[in-house]
Amino acid sequence: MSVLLAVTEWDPAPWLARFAALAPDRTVVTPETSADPASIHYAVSWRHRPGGLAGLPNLKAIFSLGAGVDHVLADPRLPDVPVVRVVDPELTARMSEWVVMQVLLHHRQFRRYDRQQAQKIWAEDEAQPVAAEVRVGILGLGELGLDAARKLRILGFDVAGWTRSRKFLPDLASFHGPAGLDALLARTDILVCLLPLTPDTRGLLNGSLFARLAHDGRLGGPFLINAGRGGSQVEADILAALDAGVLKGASLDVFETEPLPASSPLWTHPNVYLSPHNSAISSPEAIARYIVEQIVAFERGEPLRNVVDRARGY
Ligand code: NDP
Ligand code: OXD
Repeated sequence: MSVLLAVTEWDPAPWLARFAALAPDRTVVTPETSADPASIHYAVSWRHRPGGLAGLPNLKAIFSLGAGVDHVLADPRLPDVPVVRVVDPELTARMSEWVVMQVLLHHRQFRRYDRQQAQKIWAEDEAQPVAAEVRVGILGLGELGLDAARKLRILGFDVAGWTRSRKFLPDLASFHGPAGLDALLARTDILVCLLPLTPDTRGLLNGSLFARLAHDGRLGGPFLINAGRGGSQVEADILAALDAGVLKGASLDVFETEPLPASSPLWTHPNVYLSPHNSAISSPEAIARYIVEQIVAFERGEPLRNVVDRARGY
């Protein structure tokens, strides 16, 4: 029973070494290896070449090397087998660190102090709002959004979330569905997007949505933070909203095109923090172990965990 490692953009060699160390009894092959297609029972993907998993008659499951699976589901010739995504406490903790850091940077107006430091200006600020006066809205309360929401609550922020299905959370206000979005936006000073990319979420972060954020808050205007997927944001609208003061600032970890082209004005915009899609990397060891453990449990007859619902797209 072989495992096909189908990755583009990443060097397969370190992954092959990890799988070999964790599962020495398996053969791990790449699309370049001339393996018998019938011998391949599992595939591991990071942006595999479309059609690259077709024609494997004994394939039982596809494992994404990331938490997001839009890159897997985008394949029009994807075999009809379960797709498993990464759920990893280390990844979740890192994402919450990044979200909390970005919220605090905007809450404490840190871009102002960056500029002051560059010019050696010693100037205090007018009164600083307390966290309880700042309303954070989180789009997506899944593995990542819920953890970030709870950590922001511990810091005292006034947090609410938005999901596709209705939630009954004892500790968090939540809104759901298209009808709940306006209510969430109207009470949001800092918007955090931790949504998967699906047909429903593509282009959601656009000019019309920014205009519906709260503009009466203690921070003097709303902020956008996106670490979900770049396909959910309209970058031209973000830039226009920043320049018009509809958004006061933004933190972006994901982009419409990655790597972000050098020509993008986002690189140098004075009110934008950006990072190279690394808000929540997980150690390759942890992910490889997670996949190998799932395969071993599956072969013992246990169900696969964290299987994607293809109809929902996440
Ligand atoms: P989950 O599947 O656990 O959660 C997704 C959440 O989004 C759920 O709360 C879901 O609602 C909500 N949602 C999905 N579609 C809609 C919709 N149309 N309207 C309203 N809410 C919606 O995913 P994770 O939390 O694990 O990850 C979220 C995304 O973060 C990933 O898909 C990936 O794109 C991105 N990511 C980015 C990383 C980075 O480094 N930048 C790293 C890891 C992930 P419901 O609860 O009702 O199902
Ligand atoms: C992702 C990941 O899905 O890095 O972006 O896990």
